[in-house]
Amino acid sequence: MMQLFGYDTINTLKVLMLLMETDAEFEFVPINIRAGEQHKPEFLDINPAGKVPVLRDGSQHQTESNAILMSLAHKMNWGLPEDPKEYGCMISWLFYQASTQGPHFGQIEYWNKLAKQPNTQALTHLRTIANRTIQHLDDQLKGRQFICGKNYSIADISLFPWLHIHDHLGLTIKGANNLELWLERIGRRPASMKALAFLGSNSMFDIKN
Ligand SMILES: N[C@@H](CCC(=O)N[C@@H](CS)C(=O)NCC(=O)O)C(=O)O
Repeated sequence: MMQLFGYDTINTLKVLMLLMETDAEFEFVPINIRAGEQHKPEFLDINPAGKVPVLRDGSQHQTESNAILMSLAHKMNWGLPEDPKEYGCMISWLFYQASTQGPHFGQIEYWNKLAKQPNTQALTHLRTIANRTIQHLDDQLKGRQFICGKNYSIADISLFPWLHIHDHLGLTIKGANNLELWLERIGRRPASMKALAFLGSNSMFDIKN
């Protein structure tokens, strides 16, 4: 059976969403990143980068959440567009998520919630970039149900979790109507609800929404 090493993190949520979409059987192995378990030798054997999530499938340890989404989608034959244009669109948004949305939203969480010393200058700067991301996504979603058209894909899964917790980050999506509808559309999917409940129902997790 596949094993997902993760915690109450955005990147873990992405993988859970896909596991639930595909009804895949898996065992969840919590790695308490707040207690430093990701730096223990036994975990570093699994991922020398010391990061979750990791999906173990047989002898393969797949790291990097968006790479996990790609390999799992491939294995389960789910959500990978056949149309080359749509496939290209999906890849672009996966890279955009990993290079732009993820790092900036992650920094907002740090300065907004975790840092011992406030840094309003950093927060203002990061929120400006995050607002551009919100606008960019809202524009992309104009006339589209999902990021790359009418089909729900791993690009949507990858982009959803940080936006789902926009309130927690002190961001607003007011006026971004296409994005708001997209969030609702994804949030209502049984698999998304299961994935959120999976994290939310476990007392060691405190993901905010
Ligand atoms: N690019 C990686 C980022 C993984 C990542 O940053 N994981 C965080 C939790 S979301 C982590 O394990 N942090 C612990 C640490 O860096 O010590 C991915 O998409 O999987």
